Amino acid sequence: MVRLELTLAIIKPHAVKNPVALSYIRNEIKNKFIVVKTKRVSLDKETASNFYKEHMGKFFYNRLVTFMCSGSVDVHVLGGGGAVAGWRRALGPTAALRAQFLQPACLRALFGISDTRNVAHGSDSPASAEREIKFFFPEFSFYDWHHTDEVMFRK
Ligand code: DAT
Ligand code: MG
Repeated sequence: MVRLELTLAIIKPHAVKNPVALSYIRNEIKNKFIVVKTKRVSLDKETASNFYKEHMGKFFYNRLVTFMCSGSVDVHVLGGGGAVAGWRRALGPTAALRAQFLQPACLRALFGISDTRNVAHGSDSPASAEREIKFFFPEFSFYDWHHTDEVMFRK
């Protein structure tokens, strides 16, 4: 049985600024997931650094943080069976060129510009998803969603 999961998606600044990319991505999301929460935010350096702190010290860290603060991002909590892997599958491989070679119809192949400007973030495990959802939506109750709210979506 596929586990009902929540995951965090962040549509990165270059994709939010590109109307063709954004509407394609939104359609993909609507077709495949329940959109549980959505907000558009402008990240400051401290927030972006904190969100990506697992990558601190890597050669691309400063570039990534600067890029994530270069425009608004759309943050979504997505729900569905196997949502964590499902959203990462829709994104495809991290590096845009690799994505174009391996999975030409994935979002990163279609709209990725570089290894950093690769369209969107996706949580890499249910545990990361829980941490990342709390990061952006501290008031969000996993218990309520799984035990009450989600029942309404199923009807
Ligand atoms: P993912 O976003 O696929 O989970 P990740 O967690 O390894 O990939 O890296 C986080 C982000 O950092 C990624 O979306 C884009 C950037 N990044 C990763 N590897 C990179 C690289 N080799 N060069 C430039 N940016 C990179
Ligand atoms: Mg990652």
